[in-house]
Amino acid sequence: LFAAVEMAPRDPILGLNEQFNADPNPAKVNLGVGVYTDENGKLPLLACVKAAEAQLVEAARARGYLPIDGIAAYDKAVQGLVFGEGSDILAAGRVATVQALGGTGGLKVGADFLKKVNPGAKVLISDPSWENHRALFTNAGFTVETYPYYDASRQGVNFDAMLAALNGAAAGTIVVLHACCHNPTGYDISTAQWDAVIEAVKARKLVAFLDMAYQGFGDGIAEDGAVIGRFVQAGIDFFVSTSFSKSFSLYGERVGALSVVCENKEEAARVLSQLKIVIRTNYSNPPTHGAQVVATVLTTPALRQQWEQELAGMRNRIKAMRTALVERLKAAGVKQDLSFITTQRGMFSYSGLTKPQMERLRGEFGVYGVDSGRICVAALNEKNIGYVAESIAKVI
Ligand code: PLP
Ligand code: TYF
Repeated sequence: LFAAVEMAPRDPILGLNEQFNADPNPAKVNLGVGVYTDENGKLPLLACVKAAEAQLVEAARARGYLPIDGIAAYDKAVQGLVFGEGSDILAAGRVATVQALGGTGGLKVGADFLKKVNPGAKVLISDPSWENHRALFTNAGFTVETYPYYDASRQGVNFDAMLAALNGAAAGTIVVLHACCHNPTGYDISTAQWDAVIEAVKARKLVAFLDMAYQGFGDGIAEDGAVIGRFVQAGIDFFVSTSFSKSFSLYGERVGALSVVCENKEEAARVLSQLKIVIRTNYSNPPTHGAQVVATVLTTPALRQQWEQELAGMRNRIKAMRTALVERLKAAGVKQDLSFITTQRGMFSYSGLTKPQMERLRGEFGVYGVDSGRICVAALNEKNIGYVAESIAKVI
């Protein structure tokens, strides 16, 4: 049965972790995978999470099956975060939200549902994008192509080309958009540019699928979520996947969601019923713990406030590391202007380094980034940044 099974390629990013772990270099630094580590290089356990977990242990609840769409209080809290508390469309019951296994799970439930309602559509992802976007939509049965996004020569987004691609897309085309903190480049589009994208989506009758894996890592929770409000204002139906992996540092708990904005309440009820079929035929119903923690934090005012502070702490520390990296690179003798690193947002920086340079960084210095030149700025700290800057200076 398995004689003809071929060896599948490793995930280019997660595969780097294995290589990093096997590297005996004591000075090694992992800037590959997108994980936030604190000033001591440790994966944080947020204090709000610890407090919520203490409450949950105290309450010692039995673990029955959850509803197929997850914990109701969790879904409601997600909606408040994504669409804003008191949003009209929430009051009108126009949003179908389901708990999902991380942001990836939200994308997959959405992709499987779309394959039923829009089977012949093409999917467009940004060039470049999170590689799993392509794989996930391909495995859901779609043909995946790209729209232009990153332009190395401008150290930014080639927005005209992006917009032209959207305007040239056939009606029904599914367009995956990074709501904030673009992975891998770190370059987001401006509010005015978002408005032009929304106009194109509406005029061309495209299906927008917003991937929000980093809400709160750009400018703030509400600030990063504002783009969702602009889509709502435009009066179109669209999809939003949410991830709490990064914003709650709950990577392994697999906490996320999918929200689908519908025309009216009755339509949302029908859509929800179909999302539940997708879930039921994949894994029946979601796990309890992570969503219970997130729901507890989001609905307990003191914990919510603590979370917002801790998230701001992560956001501000990353920004400080961006500024420090530019300074340290200059101090290490790099002549070219690398100030673009401070205009990028979120966890990543497209450094502009080439594949051979990234290979040298790994091989000679034990500094691990992705071959594309992507480095995870969120893994820099005062202890490793000097070494990283000097290593980069040497390969430049
Ligand atoms: N979407 C993007 C753009 C990401 O960078 C990630 C990163 O992990 C995900 C989705 C997946 O999130 P999760 O780990 O919650 O599945
Ligand atoms: O881009 C990243 O590094 C994160 C983590 O298949 C990740 O989004 C990377 C690859 C993958 C799943 C998660």
